[in-house]
Amino acid sequence: MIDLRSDTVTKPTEEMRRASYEAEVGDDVYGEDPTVRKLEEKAAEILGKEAALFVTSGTQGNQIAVLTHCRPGNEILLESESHIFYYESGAVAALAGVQTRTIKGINGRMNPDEVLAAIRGEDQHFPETGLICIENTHNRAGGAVVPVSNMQKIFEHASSHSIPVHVDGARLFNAAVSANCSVKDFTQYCDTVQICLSKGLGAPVGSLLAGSEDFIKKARKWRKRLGGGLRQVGIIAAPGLVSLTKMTERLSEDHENAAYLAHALKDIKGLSIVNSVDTNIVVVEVANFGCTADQFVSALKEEGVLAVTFGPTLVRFTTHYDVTKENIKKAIDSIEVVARKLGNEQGKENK
Ligand code: TLP
Repeated sequence: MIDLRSDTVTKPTEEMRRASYEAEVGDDVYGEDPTVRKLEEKAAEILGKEAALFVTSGTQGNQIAVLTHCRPGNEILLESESHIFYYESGAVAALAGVQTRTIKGINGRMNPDEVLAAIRGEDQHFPETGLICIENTHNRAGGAVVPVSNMQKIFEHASSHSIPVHVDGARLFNAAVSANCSVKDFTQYCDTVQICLSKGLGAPVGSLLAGSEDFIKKARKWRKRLGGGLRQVGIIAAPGLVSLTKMTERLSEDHENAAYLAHALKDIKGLSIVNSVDTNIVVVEVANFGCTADQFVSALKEEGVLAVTFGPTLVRFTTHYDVTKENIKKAIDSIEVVARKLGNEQGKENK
């Protein structure tokens, strides 16, 4: 099977497994795990923030950010297909008690003027705007990079109203590699950021939430409340150090593989690519075959390729560390076979 469902499916490398085995550990709730401390310090340094907190998942990192920044009854502004809004099981409502106000973006980027216009004024009828969230890269926009200039404008508007900005940077390193800049170029324009170690960076588990010392102190308490205070956590933090120090630059290979895949899929009759393929995600429209995304994904599985549905007739392919260029070539052959079969079936029906 060639697994292109997500960059979350990678298995830890030999070096990560060794790092886990050899990790120096202690009880992190007592602040005594040297490995997780090292990881948090490294992450804070790379992200240009005062401090960072190791959390179990991207979802947990985002939720702790919302919980720490906001109070119940606040309103948060975020892109209409952002992960926090679309894929986190309504957690911001269930846990933080905030309401969401979504802004439709283009390629994942919200228009800064629309963000500004959505910030609530002083009025007893209105909720207070508690937080603005930006996602970079933007998953449902097909891994699109939100430019530094866009983040800067939103941050300036937010700051002028004393509203914090949080970045869901599950794939922020993909954005930096694609834009040929440093992650700090992006994170200078936010108060807090969440990055995932277990997406393109290949770690088996974990994310980091970074921000000011004061913010992270409060976030640590929220993590504890949510049952996320872990003990000999160095075992899982050690692979994360490998991710942060050795796995970021190689993301360009994943991007090249995605570009190669997209280039080949363009020539397959009936398929069209709907995203700009800035990074490691390719999204295709399959409606021309008269089938659903589910049917397309099932047919692909029969041919040895795994992908995910991304809408009623949209299918997402994601490249990652565990797929080679050779795998991508094979996947293209399989996709061609499926497209031909479905195309023929539709041809028969139309006769
Ligand atoms: N995304 C997953 C699924 O949840 C959709 C994927 O396969 O792409 N922010 C962004 C932008 C994400 O893409 C994800 C995961 C998360 C947050 C959540 O991370 P985890 O899965 O660690 O909670």
